[in-house]
Amino acid sequence: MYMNIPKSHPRYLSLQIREKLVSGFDNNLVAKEGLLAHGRGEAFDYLIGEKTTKSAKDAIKAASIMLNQAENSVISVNGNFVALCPKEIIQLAKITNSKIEVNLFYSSEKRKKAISNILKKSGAKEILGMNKKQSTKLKGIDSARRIVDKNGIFSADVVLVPLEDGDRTIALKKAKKKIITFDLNPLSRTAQTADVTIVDNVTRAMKLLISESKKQSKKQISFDNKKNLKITILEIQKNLKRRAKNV
Ligand code: PTJ
Repeated sequence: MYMNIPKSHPRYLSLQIREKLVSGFDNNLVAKEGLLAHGRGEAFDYLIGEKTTKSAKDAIKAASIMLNQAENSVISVNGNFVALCPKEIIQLAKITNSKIEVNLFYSSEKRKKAISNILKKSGAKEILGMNKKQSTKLKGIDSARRIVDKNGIFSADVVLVPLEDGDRTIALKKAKKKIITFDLNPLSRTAQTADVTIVDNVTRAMKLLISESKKQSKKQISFDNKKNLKITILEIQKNLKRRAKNV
């Protein structure tokens, strides 16, 4: 950490998260563009009140059931996700019996290795997406994200894609996969296309998804993602109205 942030600071947690991204960038985990993506996330987090909303809690429940029911689930990881919650990624993979695959938008061997190393240091046994012999291409994507592991994302039935660009989510849906995403922007293409969108900061939501997944629930629940996203937007409006009263 570069800054000595006093715990009494009103935005202590969010400044700490920002510092994790900055040190992730300095350690070759995060792309330059990842810092911009984080800034966008911070703005949306501010709008939702920097806390987990009721609609996000409902999406987390649906996501845990989807992961528990999956036959071949994969947690796709990028630079920002790994910089923010490496330990939680390993924990979630263990509890839900999911594979972990590195899949980068701004791909480079250097970053892939740094990401794989940090995950291994945090306890991961196998990281997919590192072996060119096992790779294949997913149709409908122009970016480096099209390169996927045959035994991972390519053959998965459920894929968790955090902080994502829209193209891949659309391509994965066309390939008939169920998609869970974390995205603080409820209006992004990924948020709108996924089967379950968790509109929450991944640092809060991962912890909740882990504790929810420990329940190992497989009961059927009906979850309407579009309806839930509408509720999220209403929650944001309500938060802003409340704040406006105090201006
Ligand atoms: O590591 P790479 O090369 O795979 O690149 C990763 C980034 C994130 C740079 C890449 O996927 C990208 O450019 O993503 P976008 O299109 O900027 O989308 C990122 C989305 O994540 C935006 O809608 C942000 O609001 C959201 N976001 C940012 N930080 C968080 C977040 N959502 C949840 N938790 C966050 N901490």
